[in-house]
Amino acid sequence: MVKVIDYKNLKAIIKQLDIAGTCVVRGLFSESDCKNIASKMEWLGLGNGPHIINPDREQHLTAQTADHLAKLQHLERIQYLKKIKSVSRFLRQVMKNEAVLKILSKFSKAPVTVLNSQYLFKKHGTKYGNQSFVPHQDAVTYKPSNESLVSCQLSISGMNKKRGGLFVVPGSHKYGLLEAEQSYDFSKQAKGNVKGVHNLCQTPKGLKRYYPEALPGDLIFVRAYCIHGSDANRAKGTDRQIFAWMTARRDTKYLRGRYADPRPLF
Ligand SMILES: O=C(O)CCC(=O)C(=O)O
Repeated sequence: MVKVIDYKNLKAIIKQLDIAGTCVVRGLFSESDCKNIASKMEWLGLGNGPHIINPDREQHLTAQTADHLAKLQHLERIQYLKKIKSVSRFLRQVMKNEAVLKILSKFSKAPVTVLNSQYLFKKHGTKYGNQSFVPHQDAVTYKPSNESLVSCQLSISGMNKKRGGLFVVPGSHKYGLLEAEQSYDFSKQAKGNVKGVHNLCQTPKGLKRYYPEALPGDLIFVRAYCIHGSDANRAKGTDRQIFAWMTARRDTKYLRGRYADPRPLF
């Protein structure tokens, strides 16, 4: 089971990250913070997708909104580029949330920084509403030199098992970095493949998956060796958006190459 813990209860959060490798932190972000974040994304006019990688970086956001940008006239295009700058700056501020950094620095017993981010849209009945992630460990993408990475999954619109639920496998972080099948190529996303995203790993025997019931504003911490994934959104009439980012101890080194290219924000 996944514990829901008030953000002020630092001891309990750290204990849960040690025992389960994951927990839901409540009270750090409000529903209105989430509405604000969602409205900034709406501002970009992307509708209900696609899945955006690194929206906190201007170049990434420009590259991923290129189709939209190309449809605009010259002056509108300039306005749009200004929007991109302001949205990416705003998201960087969210990722630098001091309370989050304080909790995770205490957990890591060292200063932490922020790496890559993503924004996921899963409105029921849309293409991206069907997006699902196979069980995986985030560390497989980064190949970090230590086990200090913790991903922060901010539930923007609420979720549960039926509503695009993120699932986590408590205790799986204790099994180290597992063999993974390179099952998904992000470049295929454009060709319509939104199912079975990420690099599949086997769940160790005896461990179970849980689907946290998250409210808007809940922040789900997931250690980078903790197996997790998600289902499609099957709840009629609902939306399910997440803004997620990765944190890591500042002294972490990464294996470069075909993996994500982590660039610490500070
Ligand atoms: O929120 C989701 O749908 C899954 C996200 C996920 O598993 C990941 O980004 O590693």
